[in-house]
Amino acid sequence: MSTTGKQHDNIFASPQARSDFVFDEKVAAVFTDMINRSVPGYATILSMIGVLSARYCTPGSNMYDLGCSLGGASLAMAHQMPHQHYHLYAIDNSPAMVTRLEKALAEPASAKLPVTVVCEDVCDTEISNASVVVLNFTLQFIAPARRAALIRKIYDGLQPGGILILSEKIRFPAPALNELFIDLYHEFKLARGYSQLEVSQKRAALENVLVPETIDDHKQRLQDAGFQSCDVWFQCFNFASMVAVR
Ligand code: GEK
Repeated sequence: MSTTGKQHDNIFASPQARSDFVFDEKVAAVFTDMINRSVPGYATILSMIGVLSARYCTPGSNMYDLGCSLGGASLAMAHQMPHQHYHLYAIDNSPAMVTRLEKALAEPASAKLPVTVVCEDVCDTEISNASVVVLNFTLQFIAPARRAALIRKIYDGLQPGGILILSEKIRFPAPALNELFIDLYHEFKLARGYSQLEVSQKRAALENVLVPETIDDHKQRLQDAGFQSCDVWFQCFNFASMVAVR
């Protein structure tokens, strides 16, 4: 068993009965490869989350990486911070992910970082004195009916001037454009070595689990929660990242 999550992802390579996607041991073991080959611009997004965090993190404040998986965003944030006067909480409800991140943080290069890993539902996480909150491809997995309360809680826990970075798979209101971007996205995955079978089996497994919304849905929810301004800072096909300022 890999403890690093760097194994090659071939989870959907052979025909299998349809079942809902879960973030279990099998997924955690291949997660780094999976997300790099499945999210266009993932490496750029991580690196820019580090840049945005370094700009907005105020001394003595907390940062939160909600749905941290193996800590891609947490590590980008922590390693790009100009000071150590902050605390970063990395939250995920998958024990397989959290165990691996704890191991990675015990490595000498990261052992002194002010990061605490917590295994819990992000809807239960207490957020306070926050300057930066990150939801990097996590909100899409939260039941739609629970999303507004989570965004409001984040708003309430942010300092004035603090930011939420929200990355999501999105859908488009115009059906033709929606189909075009999904199609281009599937081409992107084929070009990264996934087979048609892998693409279609993964799509079916995510159908009830990952519920994408439009950019306007996200903007409306952020505005309703009280955020002063929000806009898209990155987009490639049906993947986007927004920043919202309290
Ligand atoms: C990255 N942010 O590499 N509570 C806590 N965690 C959750 C919940 C929940 N209710 N629902 C899902 N998760 C990461 C990538 S992956 C995105 C995030 C993807 C967790 C889930 O266990 C998984 O680790 C993560 O959210 C989503 O920057 O796989 O497309």
